Amino acid sequence: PNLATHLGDFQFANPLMNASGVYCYDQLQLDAMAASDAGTLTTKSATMASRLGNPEPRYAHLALGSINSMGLPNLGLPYYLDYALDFQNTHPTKPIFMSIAGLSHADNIAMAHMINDNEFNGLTELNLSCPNVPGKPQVAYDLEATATLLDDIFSFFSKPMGVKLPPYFDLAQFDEMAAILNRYPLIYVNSINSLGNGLWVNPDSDTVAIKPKGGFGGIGGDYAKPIALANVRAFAQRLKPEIQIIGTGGVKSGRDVYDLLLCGASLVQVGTALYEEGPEIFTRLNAELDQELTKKGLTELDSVIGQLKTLD
Ligand code: RRO
Repeated sequence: PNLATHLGDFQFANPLMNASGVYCYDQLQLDAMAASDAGTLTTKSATMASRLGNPEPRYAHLALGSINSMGLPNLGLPYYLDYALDFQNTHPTKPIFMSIAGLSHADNIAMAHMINDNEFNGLTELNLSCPNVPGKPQVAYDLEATATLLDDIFSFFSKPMGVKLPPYFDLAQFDEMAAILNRYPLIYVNSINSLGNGLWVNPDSDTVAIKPKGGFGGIGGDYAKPIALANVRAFAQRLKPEIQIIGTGGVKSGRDVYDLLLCGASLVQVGTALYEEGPEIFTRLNAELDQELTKKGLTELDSVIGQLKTLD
């Protein structure tokens, strides 16, 4: 089967990539992603200035996934922009994603200007869903703040952009958020970020698993998969056709990739399982996805994307 896919005019050899935050902090990790069998890669969510993030331990492996409260450690937008500009010259057929997560409205606007006024020709992902910076609520749980930010960004921003969303749990929330997103020239929506502010108890020590925020952190892995499937499906049913979907959450096998494609994703990102297995995971996931299509007698991803069946 042919595993090629696209987002707007951007073409990818296969639908797999890292979820922002995993294997993308610095040049060493980004180069390892670039050398892997993933279709492309994204940089770590950036702020304008570099940040150390929250105190350690800030990531823990759980029975069925992970908990993290990294707190947006990153090397600053200029670092990732430099990397992306170099990357687009050396890899002209592999469009790269650059993620930004401003600590304020003004920070997001300043970063969008910097990207817009640059030779960068990849995709920009506006992360509206970081759950882990103390005192900074997830933007996309505030509909008014989301609309105001997108109004201000699209008053000048002229490059391809998508948004990274947190999980929603009520159909009315999907209706409301999709109605807002449909007002803008977004090229994709990425669902979902980690399940914000979960908690884990270590039974040996009777303690929480991570240090920041008294133990609260974003949950990923198997815990996230059904929520991710629902969010991808719900947005696929509500967004205008020009807005495609990246599916993220609970992917550790080719069948998991296939399931997100069925729900409507055009690309699929890997977070927790990439953290645990490293970039070699993309060789296995591509092979397993290939087998899933072969089993079904399908020759291309377009025969899978959005083709989920219901029981009525
Ligand atoms: O850095 C983080 O703590 C982090 C971010 Br920005 C995010 O968007 N999602 C997440 O699980 N962790």
